[in-house]
Amino acid sequence: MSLNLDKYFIMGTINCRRDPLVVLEAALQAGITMFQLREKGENALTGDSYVQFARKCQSLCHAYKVPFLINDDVELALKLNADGIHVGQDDLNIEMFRKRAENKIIGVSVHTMEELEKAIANGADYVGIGPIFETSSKKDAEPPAGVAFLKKARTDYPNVPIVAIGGISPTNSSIVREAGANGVAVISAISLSEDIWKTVREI
Ligand code: TZP
Ligand code: MG
Repeated sequence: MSLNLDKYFIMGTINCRRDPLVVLEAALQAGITMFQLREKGENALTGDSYVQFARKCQSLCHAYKVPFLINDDVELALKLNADGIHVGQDDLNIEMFRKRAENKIIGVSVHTMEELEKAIANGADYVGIGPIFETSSKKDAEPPAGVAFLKKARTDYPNVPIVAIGGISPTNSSIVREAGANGVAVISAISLSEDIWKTVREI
């Protein structure tokens, strides 16, 4: 699966006001380049209904030839043969996952240069940097960091694929792209958009 971080949509059922599968298909039609299922928080699906929902998201992504990644849940990613996984600093044992899934995409959230170096050394395919701006979609998010670290990461690692996250919308996406991000990862800008086609085009 090729890695195109340009328009990276992340979603779980609780992020949507409308049917999440309708939201996902609209985003796919509009041209998102990656999708991550992040089924978290109060009222998130669990057990069989989670697995069934994940399968539905996966087949939609396949129909549009967009990589389907799963947040944190390594076992589910392997069980479904997902295209990859995204993990945070608390979740990861990248080397272990890499051994079990040689060809899968591995993304890692990083907040410091040390975390970035370690992620890449351990075999991450891309890193996520954020929250850049204020976000309401992640309860335990760190305070917004702005683009300073993103810029430094880009300067020190010209070739590392970086996706920026946190409060990104059509009005500020150019700021993070100019700061060096290969792409933007968004939840609410798309999941709550009244006009998903327009939003995806504009980010
Ligand atoms: N990690 C850092 S910020 C964030 C995650 C998962 C949430 C991003 O959501 P939104 O709605 O695009 O700000
Ligand atoms: Mg995590």
